[in-house]
Amino acid sequence: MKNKKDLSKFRETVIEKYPNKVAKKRAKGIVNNDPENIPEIQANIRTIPGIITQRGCTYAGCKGVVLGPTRDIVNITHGPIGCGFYSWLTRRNQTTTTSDAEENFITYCFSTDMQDSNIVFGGEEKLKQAVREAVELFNPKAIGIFSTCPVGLIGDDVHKVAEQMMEEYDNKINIFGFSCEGYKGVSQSAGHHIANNQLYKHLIGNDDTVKGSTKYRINMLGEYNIGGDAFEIERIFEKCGIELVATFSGNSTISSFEQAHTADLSLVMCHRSINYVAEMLETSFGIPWIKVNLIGADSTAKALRKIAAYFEDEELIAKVEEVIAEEMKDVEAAREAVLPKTTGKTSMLFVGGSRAHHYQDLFEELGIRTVAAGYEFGHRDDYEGRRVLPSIKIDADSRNIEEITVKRDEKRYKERMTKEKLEEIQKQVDLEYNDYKGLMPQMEKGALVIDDLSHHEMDKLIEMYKPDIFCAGIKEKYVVQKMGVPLKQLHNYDSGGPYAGFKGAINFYNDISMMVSTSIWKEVKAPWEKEEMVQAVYAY
Ligand code: CFM
Repeated sequence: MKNKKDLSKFRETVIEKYPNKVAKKRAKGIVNNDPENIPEIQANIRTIPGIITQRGCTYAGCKGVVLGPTRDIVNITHGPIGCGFYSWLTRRNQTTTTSDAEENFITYCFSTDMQDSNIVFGGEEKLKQAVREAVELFNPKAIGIFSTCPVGLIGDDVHKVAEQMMEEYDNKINIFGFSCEGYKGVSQSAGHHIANNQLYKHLIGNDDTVKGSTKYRINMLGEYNIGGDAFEIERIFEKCGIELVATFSGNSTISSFEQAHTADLSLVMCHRSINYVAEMLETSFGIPWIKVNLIGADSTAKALRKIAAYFEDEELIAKVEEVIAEEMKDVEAAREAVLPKTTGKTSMLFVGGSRAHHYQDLFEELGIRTVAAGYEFGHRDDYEGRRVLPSIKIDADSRNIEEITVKRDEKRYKERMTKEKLEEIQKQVDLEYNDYKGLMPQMEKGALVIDDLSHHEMDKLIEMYKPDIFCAGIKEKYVVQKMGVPLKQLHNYDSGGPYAGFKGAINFYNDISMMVSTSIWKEVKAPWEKEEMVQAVYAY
């Protein structure tokens, strides 16, 4: 890694290749960080056509990300077969049933497989047929119908079909649709919002059953059980005696969403995909929310201490400390063993909307500096913190997403704790109640923060600064590796994980130390680097 000064040259070097107008626009999404005086970054705007982005689509954010990990809902993709197929399990969201009687539909891919004739004459009848088939074969508690691009273009009304089908089955099956056509928003982020609105309208608050312990009842928001993360988180909560009512949506079930309003605290992990659900739960039912990060052993310990502080219970406080002390023994031993190999290395992280921040904690624990990071589709508040929310301008793309009015549920609302009390606790332990400070305050001065990184920019980053490890997804993996830099997929963890919690941290330490200490990457040479080849130039 060259000196920090070089990082300031990146923006001008990289935008040089773009036409003027494009260069001007892209420049606003590339900043050198200053944690003392957070600079403004441009985010959540449409990618300029022609630029190769890392982003996915709105349908992916709705069907794949938010509803994908729930095991007992049949998720039907209304559209051409590819949309269903490519959003099927590639994210490695895992689940496990608690008994043989429980349903798990995650291993199936349901699609209406639209053909030319459905595009021309409409696909609603085919969709109804698909619902009937699903009911006949699986008799599920709930069915979700997801709109792909052609559905919006030809005007099939998935909501009407859902209503009709519910009637057909005497309202015994909860059937609802999502207007999550791929083009609907700027990115996956719009899809999260569409999905969460529907969860709120059709599921949350449907069942007042209080399952499990009446003490320390929490919801985990924005955790999706990639590579088994939720299993490790569940293990830790159970060990501490904390009752996990619902996770949105890792390892989740329909009834857990329906009972989420019986919890007394919400933890927000991925702020991007779910912060508005936390707000809805507070407005409707009086459940406060705090920001946590369970990626990183120290961060996990911090999160547990926050929960214990919130419940103000000596027994829980003592139990949490006991668990932390016990778990940290192995964590420390694993960390000590790899530190000589990892200390002083550099990393770059370019992932969706929160991991580019959360994983910096794990890298810090390994003594690895994150010199460049950014989100594919984060918003300004994910970078600069929630304090900038009032200054974010609403544009046509944000208006495209339904805003639902959330009201207090008079029957179920219960004030869990007064604002004064929360502030009092906050003075002793920083709960981050109703707050998220964003990625930038944590990153070092001068570090590069880049929104919606393009392939050209990624090539330049590697060429100019050669990090010891690059974290991104499958679209980047082999390009980066061919440049002689190891790439860790932080979306699906390659074949690794879990990386959350204490045991997850140990897995991560071991995997990363192996990746940064092998010499194999130095041997990677493209054919044209090894032997002379005929040169060619574009003629246009
Ligand atoms: Fe949240 Fe996610 Fe992420 Fe995300 Fe995603 Fe994901 Fe991600 Mo891939 S919900 S924003 S839309 S933490 S699928 S589990 S890894 S881009 S950083």
